[in-house]
Amino acid sequence: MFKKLSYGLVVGMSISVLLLSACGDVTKDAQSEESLDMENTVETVNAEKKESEVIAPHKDLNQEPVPVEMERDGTDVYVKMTSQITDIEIEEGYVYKAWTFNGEAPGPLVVVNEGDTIHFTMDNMDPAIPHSMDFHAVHTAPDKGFADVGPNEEGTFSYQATKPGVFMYHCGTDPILSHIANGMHGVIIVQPDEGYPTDNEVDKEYVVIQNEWYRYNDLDDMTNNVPSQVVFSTKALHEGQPNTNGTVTAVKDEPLLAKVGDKVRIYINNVGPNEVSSFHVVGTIFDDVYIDGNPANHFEGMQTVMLPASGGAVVEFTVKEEGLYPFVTHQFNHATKGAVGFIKVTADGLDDGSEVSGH
Ligand SMILES: [Cu+2]
Repeated sequence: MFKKLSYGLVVGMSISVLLLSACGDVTKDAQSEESLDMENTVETVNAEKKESEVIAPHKDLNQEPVPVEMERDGTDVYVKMTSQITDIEIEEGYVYKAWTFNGEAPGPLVVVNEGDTIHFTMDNMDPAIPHSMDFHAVHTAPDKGFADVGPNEEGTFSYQATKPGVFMYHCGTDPILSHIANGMHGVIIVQPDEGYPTDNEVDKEYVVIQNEWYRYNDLDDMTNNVPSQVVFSTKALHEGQPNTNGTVTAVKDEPLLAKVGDKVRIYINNVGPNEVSSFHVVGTIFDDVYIDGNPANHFEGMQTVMLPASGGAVVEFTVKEEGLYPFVTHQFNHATKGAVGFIKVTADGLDDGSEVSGH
């Protein structure tokens, strides 16, 4: 009940904003009538908000996810990804016809080493729209290295990853906001040549990504309104780890696991596109933080790490007792819209099958 009410209030606030922008003025009478009928209004607006016409070339198109291809030859890494249109269920019963890399949103995790040369090929499976790839981890002239690849075409680009870190990647085709907010974003980790000074202390490591969803392909909503959902996902860094899309329950249904006493490392990135993340793990303090994932940017004893849109970090913390540790963006309007995940800490580090409550 409390959750429903607080969600209603948040949506209610956005209704007022919508009304203000649509009509320019709202009378006090109208406001009080609206608040009397808050629940109904919220449901109606939600229903309207979620109804949207899929653009003609993407109608009935739901391309099966295609696995990312990665091959290494010395320090040359060959990465092949697709751009494709794939349905993603963001919350129960709400399917978004996402513009994706490889059928995932966020896209597949890419991991390379500092100094590697990336030879990136995009296979654009979208029959209608050009797409591109902007890796924040490289230096290149964007009009060449991040150039558009036409529908049903392929393009290859090469550049070097010279700095370590937890970088965002995204489609950079105009209008960029549409491409990112429709799902074309992800994370590339560039592993530092000499590692992190705390490598030997870390017992478990995971990748977590925050992103926002707006009304389907609605550039006006993406530009002027608050997100409909703010979500976390996790990408498998090691075999056997969950690999999810950004949905409101992704890291609740499949919590990250740790053992009592473990030092846990999370590679985190906020791919936005618009909002800041105030990343916090409830019940612990970050012993070590590397802003943007660069070992040179080392902080200690932080409660919350601010991640600008596209910003990343490596955060490390110790879980001292058994239990369920939520992680959130401490901007609680966004946590209320989905941005909560769980770390389940047990005596042996295995999932004890206990219910994850609280969502
Ligand atoms: Cu695109």
